[in-house]
Amino acid sequence: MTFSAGRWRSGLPLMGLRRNQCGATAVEFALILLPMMIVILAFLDFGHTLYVDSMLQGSVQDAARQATIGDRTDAQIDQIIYNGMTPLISADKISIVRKSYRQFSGVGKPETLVDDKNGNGVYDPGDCWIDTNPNGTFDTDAGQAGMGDADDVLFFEVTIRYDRITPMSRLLGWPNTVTRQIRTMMRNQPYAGRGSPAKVCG
Ligand SMILES: [Ca+2]
Ligand SMILES: [Ca+2]
Repeated sequence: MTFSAGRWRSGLPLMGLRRNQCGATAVEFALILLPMMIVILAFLDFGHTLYVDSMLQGSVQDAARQATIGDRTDAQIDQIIYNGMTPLISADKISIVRKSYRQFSGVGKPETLVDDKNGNGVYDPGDCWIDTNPNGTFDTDAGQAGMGDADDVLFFEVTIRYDRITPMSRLLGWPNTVTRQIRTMMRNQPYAGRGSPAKVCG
């Protein structure tokens, strides 16, 4: 293919070349746009998660501290968490578990066997145990629902669920619902005396 001097002078081939360059630039931009948007959205998603975690941590710590004083009701303590979190998520997406234990070392542990008649290290009918949560039965978790008594260890577990603010579930297949959980333990103030749990057999 040859071009006459007149066509070169007219600039038509150069205009075509410019159009081609513009098209290539548009394609290149389109190729990097999607990955770039995904990275930006991933950072946005990550930042939102950090922010929610920070708010959750602050709310639970505040609630736990006030719970240890001993003059708040369960509803008042729950409200502290709701006040901190409901600007971000609805209250029905918040789950709060409160338990009390005698000691930090007993959190999540069974009640203590004191008369293990067959010596197998586990509770069997007829064994005796310290009924830490005074309900008359042997429990594999010695925790007692609620905020407990003075000097008890208060255990908090708060779980929240919320939908992502970014479309990462559609872009990268991430779960659309985010679940975050925080646990904390504090000892109640010695605002009153407390009795000793009884030994129970049966
Ligand atoms: Ca036994
Ligand atoms: Ca018990």
